[in-house]
Order: sequence, then structure tokens, then C-alpha cells
Amino acid sequence: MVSIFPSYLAPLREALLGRAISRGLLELTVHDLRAWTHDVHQAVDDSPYGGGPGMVMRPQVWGDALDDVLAGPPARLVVPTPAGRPFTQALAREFSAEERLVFACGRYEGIDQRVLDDAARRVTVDEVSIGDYVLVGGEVAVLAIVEAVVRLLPGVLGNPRSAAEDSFSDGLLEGPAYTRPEVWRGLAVPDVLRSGNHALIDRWRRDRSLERTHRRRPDLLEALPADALDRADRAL
Ligand code: 6GU
Repeated sequence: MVSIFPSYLAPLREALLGRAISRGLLELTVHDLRAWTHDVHQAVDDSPYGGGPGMVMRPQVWGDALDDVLAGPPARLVVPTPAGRPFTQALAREFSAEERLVFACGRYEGIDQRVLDDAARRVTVDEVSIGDYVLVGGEVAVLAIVEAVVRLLPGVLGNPRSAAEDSFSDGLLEGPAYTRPEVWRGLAVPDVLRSGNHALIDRWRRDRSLERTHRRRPDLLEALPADALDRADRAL
């Protein structure tokens, strides 16, 4: 990844990701964009053509940085921006199958578009957004994207079913989860989960999942393929 705030990306070496790195499941290099600046002020931005507020990141600096970083093994270029297409679990799966990803973190009003147009002559460029709100820069988005991608790599999660069965893998939200004790502050765990009847438990979980998705994310239900719901689902 390339950023003017490399230390913002330090959390990538913590917890699950840190463990994946030390186990050799992935490699991660953070570059300081200012290493490619040309002037004593190490300027990375300039005012926008056409006027308007904010600053745009200059093409020369980014061009040289990406020439160097994209050299070597084939890579896909990911550019976090609120103007990107939505980053989804499906895209996380796609990214997790790539040999190498390069992240270009913009700040200010964005990177001169020609940097991405030029890079697209050589590699696949994805401008992606992590949601409908505006962050100050791409770094926090990169943390989210990398975490979503790395947990899908073989061997990273202790139990591969965690990735196979989590929210979105079937297009629905996960329902509620419970652990011991059976009653806590007067609130009981639903009886069915202690019944030992796994057909009944699966049905109950599926129903809670459908119910929650209907309430919180009706757009996800609309987007399901026609054959995704069976008769029991539709009866709910
Ligand atoms: Cl990917 N970047 C920035 N800067 N802001 C965002 C975003 C990305 N996604 C939502 N807001």
C-alpha cells in the first residue's frame, strides 16, 4: 500500500492479520508516498483545475510511486474512494483470489484521475467505496478492505466454516448468537438452541436470519436470486 500516513496502517500488523503475516500466509509492505516527491517541500497536492474547494493529489508523484510499486509480480490496483463502486463480500472473495493487491490511499479531494487512467493501461484498477459516508482519506477504508480479504485466505481463520457461513455468504444477515449461561439477567437462551434437534435449529436460525434481513436490510432480500428462498422461507 501507498499512503502519506503509513503509520495509519500499522494496525494491519495486529491480531488476526499480524498472526497471518508472522505465519507467512501473506506479505504486506507499506510505502510512504513522500518518498517519490520531487521538491524540498515534498508537496503531494495542488489546487484543482476548474476551481473549487480542497486539493488534488498531483499526478507526477503518484505516477512514479505506482511505476515502482506495480513493477514486479502482476497486481491489481485498488483505490479507496467514496466515489467508487461498493466494496462487497463478493468483491472481497475476488480480491482474496489475487496474487497481489496494491492499495493507493488518496487524501484531500482525491488523486488526479490521469494516474488511475494511466495505471489502467497496465493493470486492473478498482475504485471502491466502503459505504455511503465520507472519510478523510483512504487509509481506514484499506484497513476494512484488507481485513475482509485476509480472513478469506486459506488457513487464516481457525475454522473455515466461519467464513463459509457468515453474514452475506448466503446473501442474508446472520441471526442472533448465544453462549452460556442459559439465563443471564433474567434473559433466557431460546429453548430450541438447547433441544439438540439440528433440523429444528437450522430452521430456527434460517427464520431469524430472514426476519432480521427483512427488518434491517430489505434491499438484500430484493437482490436474492429467484431460487434462493424455498417454500418454508416464503411461509415466514
Ligand atoms: Cl473507500 N474512501 C474514503 N476516503 N471515504 C470513503 C470511502 C473510501 N468509503 C466510504 N467513504
